[in-house]
Amino acid sequence: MGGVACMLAGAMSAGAAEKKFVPNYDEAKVPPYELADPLAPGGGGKAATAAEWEESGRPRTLELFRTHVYGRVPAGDAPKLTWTVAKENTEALGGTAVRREYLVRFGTEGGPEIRMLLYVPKKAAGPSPAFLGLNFRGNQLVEPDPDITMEDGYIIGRGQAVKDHRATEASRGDGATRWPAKMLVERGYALATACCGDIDPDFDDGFKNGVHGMFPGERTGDSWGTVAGWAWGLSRLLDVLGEIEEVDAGRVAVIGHSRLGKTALWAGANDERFAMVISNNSGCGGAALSKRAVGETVGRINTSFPHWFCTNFRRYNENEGELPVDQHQLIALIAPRPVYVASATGDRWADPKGEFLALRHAAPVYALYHDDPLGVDEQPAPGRPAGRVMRYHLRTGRHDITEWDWRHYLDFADRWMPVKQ
Ligand code: GTR
Repeated sequence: MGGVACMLAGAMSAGAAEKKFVPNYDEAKVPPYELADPLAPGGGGKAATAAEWEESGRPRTLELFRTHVYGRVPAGDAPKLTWTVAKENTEALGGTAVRREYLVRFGTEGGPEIRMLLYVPKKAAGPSPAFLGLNFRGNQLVEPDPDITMEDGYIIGRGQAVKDHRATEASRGDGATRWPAKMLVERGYALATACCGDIDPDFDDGFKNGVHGMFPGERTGDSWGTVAGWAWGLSRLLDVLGEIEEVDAGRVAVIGHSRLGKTALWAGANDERFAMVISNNSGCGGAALSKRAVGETVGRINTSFPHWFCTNFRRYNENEGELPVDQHQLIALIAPRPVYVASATGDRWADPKGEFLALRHAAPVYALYHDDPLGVDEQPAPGRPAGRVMRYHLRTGRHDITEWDWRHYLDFADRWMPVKQ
């Protein structure tokens, strides 16, 4: 008896061990895969001109992502957006900027309330171009400024472990290297940010809270997940920026790091008002090709974060080869607007090579609009940004967004959405 029990226990632990996810980082073990021609999404007709792409290729590609990856925003009118200025300081950042907090609400009782923090340069010849991005844990992280309203924020780590980030005085300025407000303002750009949790809290609650809760109704396999909710929220913040006279809403770059990089890409893909899109270390479900299955995979991300994507995406768990779309097509949706994809050498989980390849395989769509849009065939060496209207860099270091990254994003913005002198 003891022997049988022992054997059973042995068999069970072997089974459990088999389930343990072991990421692949070996190029030799990347499964053979075929990528769809981005000009012929879903195997349909191939766009030969920009007009054909816009008429048919782009809407078909959006449909594929809505059906299989991010889910779709419910049809029907969204509750009415309203906002008020909750705070203002006209001598922020050493007197160089105006800082405001906007309280953005939807007409529904008990609906989400987004607190957008905005810095605009005081020295400006006209409305300033801006960067808009969500932050993980509250606006107080941006600057060690005692007047910024503190918010509780929390994000989910791998395996649904909630990392609780209570608003404490000590958290002020904690993310300042990720949000170099002063550097942006000195270079003539405005900065707008809000906590992603204000739009949709980052945990699986069956889509009751956040923006999802404003659209009651039955959920289906292609109902929107949290990434789509955050992306939709970014568009609403762009609506607000469009009403602020110091900001040029025609020159707003949407930016995000990691899960919020996935979000920036999806926001930019849907909303063509974003003039530029920047993906920082966005990885799986962002800029990285899913079919390579290097580092984080579709199965892994859907298990760790079941609320991020639509449930149809789960069909491709350990089955990436069957995906009718891949992430190069997400980047193609941003054409002809400037796009920057950035990776880090220490961020193998996000598959830096797969991020570069997605950019490269989106180039045929950009080529309908621009000559030689990417300008390179091979992944650039660490520390050497390269590209043109499609740009890429591989920073040396860990999964993060740093001032080095930002300096290159600002140089890119200077080229494509410059500050008016
Ligand atoms: C990781 C996740 C990544 C990335 C990252 C983040 O745990 O596996 O896809 O989104 O979180 O957003 O910090």
